[in-house]
Amino acid sequence: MNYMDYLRKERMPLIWCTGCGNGIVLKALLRAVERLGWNKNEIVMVSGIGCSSRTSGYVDFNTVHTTHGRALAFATGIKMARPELKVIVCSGDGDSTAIGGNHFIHTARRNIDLTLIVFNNNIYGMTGGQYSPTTPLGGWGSTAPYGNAESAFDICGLASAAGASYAARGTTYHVMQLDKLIEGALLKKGFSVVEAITPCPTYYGRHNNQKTATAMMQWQVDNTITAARAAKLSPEQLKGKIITGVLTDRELPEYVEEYEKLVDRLRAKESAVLQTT
Ligand SMILES: Cc1ncc(C[n+]2csc(CCOP(=O)(O)OP(=O)(O)O)c2C)c(N)n1
Ligand code: SF4
Repeated sequence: MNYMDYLRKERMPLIWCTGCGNGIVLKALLRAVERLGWNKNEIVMVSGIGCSSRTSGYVDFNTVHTTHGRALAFATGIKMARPELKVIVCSGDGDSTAIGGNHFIHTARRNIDLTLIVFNNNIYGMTGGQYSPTTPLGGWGSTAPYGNAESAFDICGLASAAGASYAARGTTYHVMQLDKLIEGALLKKGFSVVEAITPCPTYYGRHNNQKTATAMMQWQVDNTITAARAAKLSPEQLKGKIITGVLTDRELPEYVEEYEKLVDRLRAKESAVLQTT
């Protein structure tokens, strides 16, 4: 299967602005799925609401375009009902860490076998550039016209601290790395999160000293460092740098399996009671 076979070509062209990184993330995902040779009918993509959440409309998997912030809750229900399906969630930084922040934390805590791709463009794109939980301190947003007074979430740190099996960060410039990180997440048992740093030239870049889509890509080159290189540097040398690569990869109990064990134990107990009565 060629990755193009996973696309709903009749939905082209994409609605995304020129220079938007969302298409790059989409293609990285498709390449990862193609490499794994997955059958599109075994895959469910769930998304919330936002520019990035439109991804579910373009892929020829089983798709559910849900409500803002609730994609992980829908995905959890789907995985519990049909554990054999491969469930992928596409979400924006606002969708997954603002309105959906509580779902994010508890999905990680349960460590349910889902893959979440967070399209982190540091802003609410679809609704006109309001600041999000990943807008940097001092950054511009339409609701922070004098500079954002809040510190940003570290999405991978949050996933890891809350209990996810896998957390990785990539960018739309380092695209070959990005599709490998997504492939690693898809293969991982448990909750796997890939934060994809992606440009929104329309609402973020041009107001935040990255005037063009090209300048936004250059910013990714200048401000990121791989985890392998970062390991050799001091905290002072790493100041202001965004670390990319696999940041957490560990074995932890997975929710669907734990739940099934519980059900089996209760069934065994119930049949033992029935046999003695
Ligand atoms: C319950 C609810 N609240 C608010 C909205 C309005 N809304 C739609 S998309 C969006 C923000 C999207 O930002 P993000 O999740 O970062 O995705 P992006 O558009 O940047 O990809 C908001 C606030 C909504 N649709 N539903
Ligand atoms: S508004 Fe931003 S995130 Fe939305 S499609 Fe345009 S560039 Fe992409």
